[in-house]
Amino acid sequence: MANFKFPDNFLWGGAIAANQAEGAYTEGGKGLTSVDLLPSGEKRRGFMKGDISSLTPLEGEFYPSHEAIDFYHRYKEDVALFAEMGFKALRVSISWARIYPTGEDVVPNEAGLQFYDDLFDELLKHNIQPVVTLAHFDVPVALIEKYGSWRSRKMVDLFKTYSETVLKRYKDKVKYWMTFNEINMLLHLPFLGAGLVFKEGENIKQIQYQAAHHQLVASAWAVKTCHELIADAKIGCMLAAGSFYPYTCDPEDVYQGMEKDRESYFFIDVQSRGEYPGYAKRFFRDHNLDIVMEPQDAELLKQNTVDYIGFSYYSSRTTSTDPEVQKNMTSGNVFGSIANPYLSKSDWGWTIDPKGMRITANQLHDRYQKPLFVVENGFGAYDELTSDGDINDDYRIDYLKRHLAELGEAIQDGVEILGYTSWGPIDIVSASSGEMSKRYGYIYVDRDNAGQGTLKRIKKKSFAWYQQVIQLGGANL
Ligand code: BGP
Repeated sequence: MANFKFPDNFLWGGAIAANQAEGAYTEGGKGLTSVDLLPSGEKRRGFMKGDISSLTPLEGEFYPSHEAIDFYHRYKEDVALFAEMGFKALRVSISWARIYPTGEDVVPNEAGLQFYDDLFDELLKHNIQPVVTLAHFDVPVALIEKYGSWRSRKMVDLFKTYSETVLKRYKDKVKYWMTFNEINMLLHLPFLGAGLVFKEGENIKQIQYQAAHHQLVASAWAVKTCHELIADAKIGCMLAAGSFYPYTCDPEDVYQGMEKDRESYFFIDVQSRGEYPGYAKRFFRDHNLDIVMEPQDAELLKQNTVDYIGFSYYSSRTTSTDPEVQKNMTSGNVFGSIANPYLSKSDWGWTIDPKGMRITANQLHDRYQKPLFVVENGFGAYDELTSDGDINDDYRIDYLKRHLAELGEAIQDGVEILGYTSWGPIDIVSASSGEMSKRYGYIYVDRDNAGQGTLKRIKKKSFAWYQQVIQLGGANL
């Protein structure tokens, strides 16, 4: 990328989520959330899909979100380290249950509101812009019990109240907002993504797309409220992105790739273009899905589209219609991807495809013609602490460097990118495994998969590397 520099106002930084970092799961009046019921290891996978039998934490079970990395108490120390790296932005999420512990309390919980006030003040003190996601996977458990979470229309009103409360409260501090994290995850990990639990014999697709409609309407309300309350704010959607490649040039494979991309684009088409695309309506007809919509929904969606497209990018995906090829699925991809023979994988089976970053960014740009924001990207890896107390994570530097270089290419292709917040700038709990050993950070946290450790923070080799990337505006990539 010779002679290329990222724009001066580019928002360099990192991204974390409340449930994977904060811990203090019942402190400050916080209510229990869906993610607080996810153990680590084997069981987690079934639970994330909605196969969960109990909505109370089980005695003797270890729940990684309960303490996480204790960001709730240690955020000042962590923010200082982010500032030292030169962060311009930190993406965080607000835990709905810190603000409304049962989801429908008459008065919001002041201790919860104050926590985020303090966090945002701390960030601003260091000239770091908070980029705030309203919902990053956690739903108050009380709402799952009472309404079945997003399967109920009632959630739209409750989310509206919650988002109004926080938009109003933080309007002078937060200028970048996002509605639902990886909204398309609802189709793949419905409990993790939307707090959905299924009973035997239920039509899962019907419930998922009805819940999706409710989230889309709730998202439009948040956009409307944000635009009304904060004139100089931008509010975006958030897609788990990564294009599907056809395994061969057989038109059947190519068509399937397009269809699989549309499964995800569907959400963003509604949030960004303001209406249900024809292919989605056909999908509902073909599958006999009857999505209940209220008469005013269409107008609300149309009038309140997002300002930018936030997305996560970890890997591309590959698809084939050939049953023989389909036998070679990658292990770690919830989107169902075939192994791509041209690409290597991480220890968790995630395909490594830097070029895919450029492809995905260009495709999103071509489709929506709106600014993009890379709000997650990174390399989950096992790190080793040497006897000298160092972590030489050259593999992470290599991954990030190659992805950022391709992002720079996309910018040169004419794609407008607001910023780049890499995932987990400090090690946090992994969403898919619940383990600490899948680390993304520039900062190591001394904590293991069983929750043991001092929680001490240690700079990795990548710390100084990322610091320099930011300092030079990517001119060293
Ligand atoms: C995304 C989520 C994050 C995050 C990331 C990495 O799907 O938005 O919450 O954790 O993936 O995944 P993992 O933690 O499973 O490695």
